[in-house]
Amino acid sequence: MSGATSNLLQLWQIPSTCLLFGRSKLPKGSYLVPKMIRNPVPCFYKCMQSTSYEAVVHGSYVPSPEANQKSEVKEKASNVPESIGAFQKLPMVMPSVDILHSAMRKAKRVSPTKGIANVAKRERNRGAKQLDALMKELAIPLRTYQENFPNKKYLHPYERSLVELTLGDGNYEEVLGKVDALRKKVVSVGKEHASICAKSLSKREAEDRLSEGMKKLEEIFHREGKAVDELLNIAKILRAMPVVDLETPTLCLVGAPNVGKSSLVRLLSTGKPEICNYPFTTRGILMGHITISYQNFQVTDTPGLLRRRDEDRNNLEKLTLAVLSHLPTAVLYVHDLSGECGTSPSDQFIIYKEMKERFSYHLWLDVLSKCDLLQESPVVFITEDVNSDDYELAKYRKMGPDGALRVSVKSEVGLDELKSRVHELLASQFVKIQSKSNQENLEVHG
Ligand SMILES: Nc1nc2c(ncn2[C@@H]2O[C@H](COP(=O)(O)OP(=O)(O)OP(=O)(O)O)[C@@H](O)[C@H]2O)c(=O)[nH]1
Ligand SMILES: [Mg+2]
Repeated sequence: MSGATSNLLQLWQIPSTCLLFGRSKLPKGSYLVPKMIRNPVPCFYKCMQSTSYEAVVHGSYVPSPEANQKSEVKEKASNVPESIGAFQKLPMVMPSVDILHSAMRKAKRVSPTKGIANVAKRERNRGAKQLDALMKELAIPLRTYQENFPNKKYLHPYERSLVELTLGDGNYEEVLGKVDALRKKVVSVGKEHASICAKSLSKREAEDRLSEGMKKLEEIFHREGKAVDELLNIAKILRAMPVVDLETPTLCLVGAPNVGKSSLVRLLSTGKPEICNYPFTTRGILMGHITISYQNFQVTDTPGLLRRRDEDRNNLEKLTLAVLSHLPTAVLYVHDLSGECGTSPSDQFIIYKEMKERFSYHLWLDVLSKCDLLQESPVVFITEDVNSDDYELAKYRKMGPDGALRVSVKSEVGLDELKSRVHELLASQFVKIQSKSNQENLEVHG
């Protein structure tokens, strides 16, 4: 297979910093805008704006009813559940300093309306227009992000799990919320200062009001623009996640930690996942692509599963469950009965039974890894008084589940058989995907 096998590996991991996102990169509660500052514009200012400042600048950022309708349509359109691939469509986020510098530059170039002879009038017109321009230049990118980062609840369940597990529960929404709060503040403070500037009585006053307003907006953006940088970081993390194609047959390697999953992924594809003799070496989902006989397949390596309740699982284990729960994948379940991996055979048996029961609808292949360390010919002793659970476990300790294939990466035992069984499994997976999509087509077209 190796000759005909091409491989492209993509790995996304949960680095310890990401697992602790809430505590390190995105400290929970930091950069939060105090409530008082968030809504600083008393409503009488709003009335003033519509009479003086907006008349001065010939236009406003207040969305017209038409614009409101458009955004409602957009909101409705984005309610359609997304298929996989939303992360690749995320907008490019500009660093907050770049947004600020570009906005300042553009605003300063705005000239007063032509034909105003009176110096004071011209200056206040210029000031109000520049502040309005600055406010818009700052707010528009933020609105674009708000509109183009999908609402988490409309993501494919697999991608929703990834957002929660890699960024930390609630962080995605929290950061988007902070960006929106910043936008609202920029709009209200910008309008407030443009309005004040528009009422200046002298050239000097208009200049002072302009520079005050610019300084205020700059300060706000400097202080709270971190939310934009957090969003940029989120986009980077999400965009880097491997693209999963739901139409391509996938093989997912599952098992307890340290049982040899990554070693087998290396063997089945030409990818190079990290291999170490300690649990949780694999800290994310690794996606490998293999081609067998001109057919493309996906292989995912997953973090190991421990014997414990779902509530107690770490985010790495939850990632594995997300793959099994939400992706149409065949399972290559790896058992290590050599006593080397750190999870006892009886615990592995319990984890296995739970997974098999939960995900019995997946196509499935069991392997016993590290068979170079196992006894040559397993013998099962059955005594009269043993109950069926003990018998099952005793049998598992010796031979693993029925039909399990014995393999060793070290001594290369069983590898050819494994490759051909994997090929068969993926071919069946292909047929399964095809028949499902044919059925869906039939349902759609009558
Ligand atoms: N003797 C022997 N050791 C093996 C074999 N396969 C893997 N190992 C060793 O087992 C250890 C764990 O292998 P990995 O492939 O990293 O196991 P894993 O299941 O991916 O581990 P996690 O990612 O931590 O869950 C490494 O030290 C490997 O060298 C084998 O066939 N024989
Ligand atoms: Mg691994």
